[in-house]
Amino acid sequence: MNKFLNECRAVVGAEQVLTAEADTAPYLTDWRRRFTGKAQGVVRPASADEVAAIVKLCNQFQVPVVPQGGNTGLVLGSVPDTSGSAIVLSLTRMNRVRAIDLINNTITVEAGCILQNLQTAAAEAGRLFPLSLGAEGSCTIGGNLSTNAGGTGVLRYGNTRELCLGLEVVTPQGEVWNGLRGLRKDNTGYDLRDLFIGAEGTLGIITAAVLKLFPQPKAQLTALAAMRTPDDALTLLNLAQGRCGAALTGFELMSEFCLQLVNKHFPQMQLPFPQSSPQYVLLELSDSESEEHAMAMLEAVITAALEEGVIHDAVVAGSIAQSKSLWHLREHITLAQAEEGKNIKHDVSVPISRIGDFIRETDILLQKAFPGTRMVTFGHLGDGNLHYNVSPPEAMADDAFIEQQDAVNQVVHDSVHRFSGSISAEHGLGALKREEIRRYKSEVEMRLMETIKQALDPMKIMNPGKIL
Ligand code: FAD
Ligand code: 2HG
Ligand code: ZN
Repeated sequence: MNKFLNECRAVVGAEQVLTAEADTAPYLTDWRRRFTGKAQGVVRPASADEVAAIVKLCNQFQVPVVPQGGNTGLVLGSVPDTSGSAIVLSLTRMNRVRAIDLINNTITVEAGCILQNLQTAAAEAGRLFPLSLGAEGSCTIGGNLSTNAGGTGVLRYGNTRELCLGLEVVTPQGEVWNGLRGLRKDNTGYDLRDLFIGAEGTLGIITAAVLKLFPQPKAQLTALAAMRTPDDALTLLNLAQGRCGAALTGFELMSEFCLQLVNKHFPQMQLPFPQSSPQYVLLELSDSESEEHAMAMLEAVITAALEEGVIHDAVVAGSIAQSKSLWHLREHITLAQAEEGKNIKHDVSVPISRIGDFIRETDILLQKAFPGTRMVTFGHLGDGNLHYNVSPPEAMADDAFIEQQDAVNQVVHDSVHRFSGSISAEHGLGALKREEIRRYKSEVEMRLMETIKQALDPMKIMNPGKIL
């Protein structure tokens, strides 16, 4: 019998240590089904103390630990390698809302709380928790914090980092650090909280967090605008920000091909225009006054954009159902691309003003090197973040295309680098981009990151093979 797993059973209960293949399978393969790892087992603790006790055992038996939330990550961060030496530590049983403070405007939740449940808890308390992404029905707040997730509300509310005031963390030595402070100001030394956010489980395990809440908007309006080029979309962004300021809460770009894919794989989702257009932008306005006020602003933006020839068509959702169906078009791009087959993802950011040039130049370079590749370009234009995804040429087998992944990545990422951008704007590095990042970060930066890792996790048991 495995002594280590037996001791884990004594901590969490025998039924919370999964070892049968049928039980562990969903925890070992990534969301995109690109990689399947192996593990000694999946351990499912129910409290920070149980997490700490398991991590102590991992130290004692030198067992690597892979923290996992909803397993929706896109960079192979949440699954173990193929050695079979690690455990997956699933946080999904730790899903309670611990407290809501309506004066402080904060909510304290456990790491395994599903994002959508957190949004609902905030709404039921009359507040908004603004983090929103396509995987919100299954990703967890612990995973969101560990990847510093972005999503569609960053333009107004910031990344997950900006939404977090305090953390509870189990260190790689198995101690519990209670940093659950709901303070908006706290300059008492190094910011440990920010070190764990975005660390992809390589520095410790987040077990709970204090998060910011916001007033619920009085009105929320959605519109879809059609235009010729990404540069036109940037002009629209400038116009909308100028007229709406902080009321502009979403600004998502989608190319014609993205929506063709959605329509092909989800035929019930239709574009609301009679004719197609090369580019589309989904705009969202959130207003603290009234629906009429929001509508007046939105109509003014659309009228000006039409008059100036920036866009050639637009629809404003007239109901919540219509608004949802516009958002569904956007959110189904990832799913439609997965249905279409294997693809190579690039989650990049460049200065917002340079997005048009980046797309133009990189499209040319890619078509020259890999003729016929199909570009699935969409993303959070208001944040300078593009999902510059590449699907194989129609006639090419998926696997033959994926074999060229390194070469495709190099064309795209070198271009990102020339444009002073980042090769991971929101999904993180995981195991997927761990080698790649060394081409673009300086030796100084890599050494500083390695020094932090060595200081916090000298036994190297926390999510090995990820980031570094
Ligand atoms: P997991 O996938 O389980 O883990 C992600 C990483 O965090 C891993 O390295 C894991 O080890 C670590 N981790 C998880 N929980 C903890 C913890 N408690 N303590 C320490 N480390 C932990 N991402 C965006 O940023 N923006 C988007 O718009 C977006 N849209 C998406 C849409 C779809 C359809 C899908 C499938 C994914 C999308 N993602 C997006 C990616 C993904 O949903 C996010 O990265 C999300 O934050 C991951 O949360 P999770 O709970 O699934 O984490
Ligand atoms: C999104 O913005 C996600 O929808 C997923 O970040 C992006 O599929 C992708 O590449
Ligand atoms: Zn995204």
